[in-house]
Amino acid sequence: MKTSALQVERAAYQPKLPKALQGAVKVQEGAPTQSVDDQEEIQKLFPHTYGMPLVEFVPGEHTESKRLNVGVILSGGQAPGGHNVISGLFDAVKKLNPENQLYGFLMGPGGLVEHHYVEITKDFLDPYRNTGGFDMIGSGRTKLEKEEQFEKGLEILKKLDIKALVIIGGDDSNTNACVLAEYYAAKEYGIQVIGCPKTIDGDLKNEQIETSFGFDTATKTYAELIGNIERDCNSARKYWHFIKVMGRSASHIALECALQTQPNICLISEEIQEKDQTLNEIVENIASVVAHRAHEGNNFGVVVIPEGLIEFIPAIGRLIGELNDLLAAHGADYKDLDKDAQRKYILEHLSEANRSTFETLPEDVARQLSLDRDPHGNVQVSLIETEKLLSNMVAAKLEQWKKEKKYDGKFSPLHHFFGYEGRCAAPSNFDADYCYALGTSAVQLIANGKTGYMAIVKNTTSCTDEWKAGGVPITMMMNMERRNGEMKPVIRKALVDLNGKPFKTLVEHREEWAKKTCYIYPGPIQYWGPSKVCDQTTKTLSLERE
Ligand code: FBP
Repeated sequence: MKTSALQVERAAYQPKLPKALQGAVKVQEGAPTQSVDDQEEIQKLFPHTYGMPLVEFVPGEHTESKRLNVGVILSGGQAPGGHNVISGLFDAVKKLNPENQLYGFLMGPGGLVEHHYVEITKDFLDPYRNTGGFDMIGSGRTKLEKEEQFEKGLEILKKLDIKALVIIGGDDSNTNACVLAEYYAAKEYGIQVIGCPKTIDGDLKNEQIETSFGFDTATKTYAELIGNIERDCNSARKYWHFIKVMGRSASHIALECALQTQPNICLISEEIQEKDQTLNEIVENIASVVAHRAHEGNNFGVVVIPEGLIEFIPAIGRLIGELNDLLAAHGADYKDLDKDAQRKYILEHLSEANRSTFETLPEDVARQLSLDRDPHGNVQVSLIETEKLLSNMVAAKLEQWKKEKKYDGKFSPLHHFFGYEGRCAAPSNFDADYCYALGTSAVQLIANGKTGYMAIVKNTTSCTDEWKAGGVPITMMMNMERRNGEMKPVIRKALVDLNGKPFKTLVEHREEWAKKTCYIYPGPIQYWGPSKVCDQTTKTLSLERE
């Protein structure tokens, strides 16, 4: 593999571990736990993995460890730091017993079912230490949910004498990890399943999980790019930049980028939903800022738009809900029809209110909403050009205001989507350390006989020595939600808290940012240099933990 100069230097970085994981470890158990909601249903569905205690690792005495092989799967979208979780797993597994083996299943959960795997050895792993991407073993979105998949997986686990499986994924993948843990526990197959909280979206967090890995690096990458655009924008003073940033549902990425770069406008989907705003109201708000700035002679600006916006506009959200049910019940009837016939079929089957929303949307957006779903049933919002939809509507509104003599400016929009470019960036020091600690923690959970747990590392705004590592039962994070037309147990997604400090900080400043030009240029991620620059966490995390 050819490597860049940065990669060569970065390979030598030794991630820092919390004190409690640096030597021999002992487990401290807390009180039994409950799911966040729907306790009765969740308990019924997970009788073997429900109610287990929280776990914290503290320094302990060295004990002999049985030989054990471990399997690992990278699941879902890439997030910087995945390779370091695997490095943490590898080093910890070998530390327990050099004879232990680590196997990587290839291209996501599908690799387990199809028996595609590789043994992760030191020579294989070393070039990937502290690098971004998931290319070491690949990732995929195959949903592990059927018994025959679990049984197929068991065959290869038995063949390789694997006693524990680590699934590195987001909320959907960890939900599946929990279902698998429950299944293997119920069947007494002797296979433990442990999850690790990954996703750049930052929406897999709660009282126990302070942040999902990858959020730190991805937002720093986007913030660098947004800052660069802001500087260009403030230099030329002739464009309005509409920047969509990733984050399928929650607006954590948009919010964090706004806190780092202070754009003129940042939409927050959760607020739009709460205020029951229509698409037209959102457009009017943006157009008003454009008109105000034009009046001051500033025909330029930057708008940050969360990728998941469309689903949070209440009327569109209701439409998607009905389309999901229609797709689940009758998808087969119209999936293979031509475009016009599909549209006709859908229009005929929608309720009146949702039909009129469907009709007002541009055809390509309506089609995205009505058909394409990922294997977990999610709308593929990263493929919807919300930034263009909004800027076209803003342009139309400004034209109208021009005719009414309410606006007299120039509006030249440019569009950007920052998503994939942040998912495989070289992990920041925070993500490099955090992920390595998560991998190490996962092995300690395994060594201590746990299953149905997610590895956690807390107290992450303190220095790494002070971080606290342990595990949280996955059932503790679950509730029942409607998916594909059915109620299912799932990990509750963390949306932006409108009463939380990060959002309140945006609200406090956004009027000033809209009217004046208050851009901040964060610059690229730094791996060496003053700790204030290299080791700072996200604004979100530090405000949440203030
Ligand atoms: P995960 O939840 O699996 O981490 O993926 C998040 C994400 O990056 C979203 O932000 C984005 O909408 C989606 O993946 C894109 O998916 P794909 O890689 O399949 O295009």
